[in-house]
Amino acid sequence: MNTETLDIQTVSTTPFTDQRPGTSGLRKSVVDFQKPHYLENFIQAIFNSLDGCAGKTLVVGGDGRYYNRHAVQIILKMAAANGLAKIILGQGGILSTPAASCVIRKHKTDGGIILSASHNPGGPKGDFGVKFNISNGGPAPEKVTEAIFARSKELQSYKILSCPDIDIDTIGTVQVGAMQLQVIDSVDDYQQLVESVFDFDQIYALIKGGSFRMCFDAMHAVTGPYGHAIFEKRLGAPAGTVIAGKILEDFGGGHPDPNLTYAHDLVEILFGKDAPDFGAASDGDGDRNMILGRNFFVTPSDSIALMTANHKLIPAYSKGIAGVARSMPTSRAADRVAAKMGIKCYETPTGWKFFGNLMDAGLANLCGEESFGSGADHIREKDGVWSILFWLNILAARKESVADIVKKHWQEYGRNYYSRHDYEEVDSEKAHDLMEKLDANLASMKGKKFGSRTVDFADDFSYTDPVDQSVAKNQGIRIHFTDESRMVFRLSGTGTRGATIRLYLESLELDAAKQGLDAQVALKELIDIADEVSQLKALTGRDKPTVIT
Ligand code: G16
Repeated sequence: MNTETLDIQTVSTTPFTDQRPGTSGLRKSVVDFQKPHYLENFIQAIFNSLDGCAGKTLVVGGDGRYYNRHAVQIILKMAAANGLAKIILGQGGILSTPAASCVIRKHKTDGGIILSASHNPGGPKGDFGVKFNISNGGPAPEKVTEAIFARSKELQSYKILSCPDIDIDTIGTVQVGAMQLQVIDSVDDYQQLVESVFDFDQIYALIKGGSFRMCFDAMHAVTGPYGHAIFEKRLGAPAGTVIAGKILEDFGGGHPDPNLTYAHDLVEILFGKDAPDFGAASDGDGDRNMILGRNFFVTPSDSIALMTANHKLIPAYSKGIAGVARSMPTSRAADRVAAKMGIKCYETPTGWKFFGNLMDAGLANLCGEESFGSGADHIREKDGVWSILFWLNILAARKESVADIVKKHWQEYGRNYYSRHDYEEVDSEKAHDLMEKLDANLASMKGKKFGSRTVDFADDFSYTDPVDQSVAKNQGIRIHFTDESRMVFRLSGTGTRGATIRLYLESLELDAAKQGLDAQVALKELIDIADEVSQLKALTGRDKPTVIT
């Protein structure tokens, strides 16, 4: 093709000052993204941060929320204008975040652009987001996101191909200017990968056996097609097993966050009359998961601990794993398993990007976070459907109920009572003031007594990556007590309105007779101490959290 005949436009623009990617990409309201040039600027900043575009291949896909299709058109036209060789696109612009990571790795591309604001609500008044993943399939590490931010601040123009809208729904390969566009099935590559990890025959036998029933809530978000293809079509679950399986641009008006508050339809089914044996949900872009048994909720922190304890039941991990990693605020249940099993356990800051180096170096194979995320080194993102398949594989192998498996686990390793209290949309200044005041008191905390507890140490978590020695400071304030209980205060890096204060609470119970309490009851004293230490209620004017998980 003669590129001189292409209508490539160079559009003058001025930089936006707020395009620094957060915990997981650039996440803003749709209204922000609709500002003239806003999306284009950020995409150009990504392209400018690459070491040249010529000859490069990127994967593009998103969670199907409002603005997804529009953004795909802009990205394709800008990619063609910037000289990329090829884009691999999920059909209709759809790829779950884990599927995008899988496609990047399988097709050995130079990275990918994922369109999602994860579990944040969608629709014209909701949120949108753009994440850049690197060639290992994982979220761009901070040095890359900082480079993108730096490019965004100096942008004078962007390039875009002037052409009619491109067909993104027909599978096959076409030319867009001088660039190749390959539209692929959104599920196929991902399904093949998870079939190589788990014992699908064993899970099929469990589901077809007749006495096991499950329900999967796709929350009208991206995992609908994955759930239909994998749980119903491949694993034989009856039609209707997947609920809210049709992707809707506004997620049906819901908040696609798989937790006890927002996945209420599923919670009602699993805690209702004649409940199925197993329930699961995934979030907007398919990387989060929630696991429920009949009348039973598995905390994400327990889930990663249980996966670690049972990893030998899974074909891909049956020969053993080198290590497990968890984010700092995640409970230390996995640490207890790792210690007993003689494997390494790593503690990283919040953000899946921090697991990438550990997995690439073969140090950690399984990773988990309290924020309903778990995954492994088959890809470099957390993975909702993988997590659900992991649990199905455990259930198929052990033939016990979810509740029995978890309770036996607590008896063996102890129960780490755990809860996160979120104070959302707090005035930003007040939230930062609270963190600064806490920070100022850290040095004098050691040895202080609060109720029955004594402070063992208090600090602002700092992490040195064991692979590349990069340092991440100020990753959350930790107050540890001598009885192995602790509290952590952090400001969320994914909110789009005001600030979200997260308070994480944890205490250890080794006595099996005391392991059956409601977490809020078991953690009551710690909750009170947290308010005393931080003055959270007084400083924010809030009397209770917005969300408790
Ligand atoms: C993202 C990150 C996770 C992180 C979560 C919460 O998840 O990928 O690693 O734990 O945000 O982060 P924060 O506490 O800063 O809000 P997702 O599913 O939103 O991409």
